[in-house]
Amino acid sequence: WPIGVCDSGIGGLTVVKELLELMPDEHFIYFGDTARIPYGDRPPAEILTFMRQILRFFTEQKVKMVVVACNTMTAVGLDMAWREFPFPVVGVNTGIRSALAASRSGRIGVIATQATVASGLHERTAKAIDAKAVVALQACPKLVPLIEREQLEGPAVEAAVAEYLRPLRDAGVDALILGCTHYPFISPVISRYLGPAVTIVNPARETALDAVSLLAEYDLRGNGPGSVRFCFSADLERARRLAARIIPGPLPAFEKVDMATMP
Ligand code: DGN
Repeated sequence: WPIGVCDSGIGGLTVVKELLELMPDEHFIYFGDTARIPYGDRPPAEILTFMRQILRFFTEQKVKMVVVACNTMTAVGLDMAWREFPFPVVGVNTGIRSALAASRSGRIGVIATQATVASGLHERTAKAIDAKAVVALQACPKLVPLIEREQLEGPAVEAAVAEYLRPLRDAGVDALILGCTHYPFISPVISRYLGPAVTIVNPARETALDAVSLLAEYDLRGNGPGSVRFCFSADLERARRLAARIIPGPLPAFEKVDMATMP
């Protein structure tokens, strides 16, 4: 039985890369909602509606577990997913533990979508681990549309990165969490701007490790052969080119799934 992995677009592929490394014997179905991206500036009720449709699609595909590879859906709907669906669900790890471990100043930065920032998830998690932690949050609405358009470097990305990271740099953060699964696609631009004194935390690896633990806990481990299907609601060719940048090996044909017609 497969493991469903979803995002509002191509960002969750950064988590798929880690899942494939850690779980080579599993069958994955990825769904990216490229027809309706971005989710990050939509109201929570609409994000929940889209998420329920995706989880119903995964139910039809008879998944044994779902990895929500999108911080926005994790922040808004992880509780709903556990309450309303019969399979275990892993959300994106906040990365707070790694960031606090890497930080000497106790000041950490988080960049994410507006919906993730508004949810307060990262602040709550940090305070629960260390009451003295200082978390500087920055919503970055321009980044996901640029990345989805394959602009991973160049003046537009550099200008947006500088605009969003300047306040965090000025606030003295020495660890930065990529709080949106799209951002690892532009991490070279981000680390060039911040320089070596700031540790960049990409929570994709921790998220995949969480998935490994949950699979073991529920005794659901597969025994191969491993495979992956890639489904998107629009722009399949572009998604395939972006996937080819980070997923090693030959890629299968990408499939179109029309999520808007799901109940
Ligand atoms: N990749 C999604 C996330 O991690 O929040 C955000 C994409 C979006 O819809 N803006």
